[in-house]
Amino acid sequence: MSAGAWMTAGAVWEGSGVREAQRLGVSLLDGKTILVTGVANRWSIASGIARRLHAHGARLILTYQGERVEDSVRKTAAELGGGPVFECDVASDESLRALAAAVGPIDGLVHSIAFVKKEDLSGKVYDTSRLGFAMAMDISSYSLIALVGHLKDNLNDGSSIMALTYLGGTQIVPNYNMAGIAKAALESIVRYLAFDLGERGIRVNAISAGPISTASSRQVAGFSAMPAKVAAAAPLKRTVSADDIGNCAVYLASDLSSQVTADVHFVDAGYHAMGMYPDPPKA
Ligand code: 0WD
Repeated sequence: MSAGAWMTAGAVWEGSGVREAQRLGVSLLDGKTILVTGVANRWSIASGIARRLHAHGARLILTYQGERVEDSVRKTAAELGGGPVFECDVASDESLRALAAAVGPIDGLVHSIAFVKKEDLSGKVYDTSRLGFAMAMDISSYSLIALVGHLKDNLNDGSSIMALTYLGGTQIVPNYNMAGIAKAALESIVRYLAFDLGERGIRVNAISAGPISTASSRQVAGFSAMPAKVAAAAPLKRTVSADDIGNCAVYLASDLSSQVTADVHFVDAGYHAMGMYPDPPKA
């Protein structure tokens, strides 16, 4: 298939809706209920994931953190099948307990949550405060343990859990700093939870996304230059969108990935595999 044809096929997948999946004769998530955290606005990676899951027939449950984003999340839910919406602050066990009591059985869980103090996303890692470290680890890493711990009885056997991570968890990405340290912990947590839950056929994986402009990513000093750097150096010569991440989430949530667990799957146009970057084109 030519690059042009590929782009055309990709364009068919833009937008959302069960009708679209039916038109294409592909509906990988019929009958599955999936809880998606981390929708803050329409640009959130979680929104791209929710759009693609919905297009494949999943019934969605969305959570939001705080009144600031409630309207936006309710609007997203209404556009994507009108599933229930619950408030959930992963820093609060009480909030997590209330969520578990409210949601009922689920077949999938998407962890798309991170928080790092802005001052810990630039400068020197050795200046990270004890409080900044603890907050970042609590919200960005421990939250996966907390969510799974509270929702383990809601998760049906054979469910799929996925968390969003970034290359900066294993490689040095200047200014990603404390976020990278938290992602390293998150990826380790993914593996240990995969072992805990494997006997129930529950898979736990991470999606390592290329840089996408969102409210969170723009807190990283120098972020605005990152997508272009990836597009220049990556094998596929492009950067990725939230809907690209969503397509990977469809695969991980579906039975197609039934034997895939404890993995970190890159959706970054291949950038992570580069050991040296090509020279920029001559002017
Ligand atoms: O380039 C990127 N954008 C990448 C993001 C590349 C690779 C990975 N990721 C990861 C992030 O680290 C995060 O884990 O993807 C995940 C989603 O991030 P995002 O979509 O880039 O950012 P955003 O739209 O800001 O969503 C993160 C959300 C929060 O958004 P706001 O903007 O309100 O801080 O995390 C949620 C919240 O919705 N969140 C919480 N949810 C529940 N309880 C909490 C909390 N205490 N704190 C933050």
